[in-house]
Amino acid sequence: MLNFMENLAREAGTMALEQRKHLSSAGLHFKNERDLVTDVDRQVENFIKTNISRQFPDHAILAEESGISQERGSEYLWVIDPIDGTTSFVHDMPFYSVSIALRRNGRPYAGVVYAPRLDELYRAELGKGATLNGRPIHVSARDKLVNCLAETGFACLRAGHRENNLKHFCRIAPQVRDIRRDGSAALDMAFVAAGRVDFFWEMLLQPYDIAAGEIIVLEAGGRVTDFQGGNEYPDRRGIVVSNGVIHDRVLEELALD
Ligand code: 2AM
Ligand code: CA
Repeated sequence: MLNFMENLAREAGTMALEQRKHLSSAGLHFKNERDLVTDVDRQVENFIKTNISRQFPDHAILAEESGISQERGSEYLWVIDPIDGTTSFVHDMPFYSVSIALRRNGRPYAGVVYAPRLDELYRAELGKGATLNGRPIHVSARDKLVNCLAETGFACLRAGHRENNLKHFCRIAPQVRDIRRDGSAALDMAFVAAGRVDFFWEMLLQPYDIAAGEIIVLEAGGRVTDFQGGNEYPDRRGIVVSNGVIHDRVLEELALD
């Protein structure tokens, strides 16, 4: 199963990279003023869905650009983001990824995140640990904010929501070593899993942004909650992803007004 997922993500990523060369303004569309989608997103999504349906015809699929298909009470649900970080993709910044997750009976089961410009393939399966390009990865052990590198994002601004992340950003930025904003939630989570980044938080993401990252972080020894420490993530109460040891400290900061 994991090999099937890895091959699919690699092929999809290579396809995105190849198609990027031919991307013209005619291939750019807007979900709203800031929220871009390209013909490549749709093409890659169709490629992934077709391959999954061929291999597993009775599994359900949830994908960013086309929504849910064939629910039918299947035990398995695939959750796909063909290009997570579409803005980076359009601007030819390297931080975008193909994200493919498999959930079983409503719980995370397996996931792969592939960043074609970085040629980094993150993968994990329940109970079997997480790897980056075949090598085991683990979250960091940093336990003080002042030593932490954090990731965040502003999907809420793009989606035009009133509630934004700037308040949290202003509170946390002066307390940590630094903050990165790389633009792909799936990769941000993979970076936590690899111990490069110590925590990540964001508001108003969707399940397809985080499904593969979730199992990869959990299998790398990390923790995933909403802003209140519960499990109503990622859309209702935000998402916090960390190495575990810094988690409660981050929740404290996010709880303050
Ligand atoms: P995308 O590139 O696939 O849209 C960046 O802050 C992160 O937020 C990315 O993972 C991005 O995914 C996601 N994102 C941006 N706008 C979003 C929206 N309107 N709904 C959900 N996720 C969004
Ligand atoms: Ca996404």
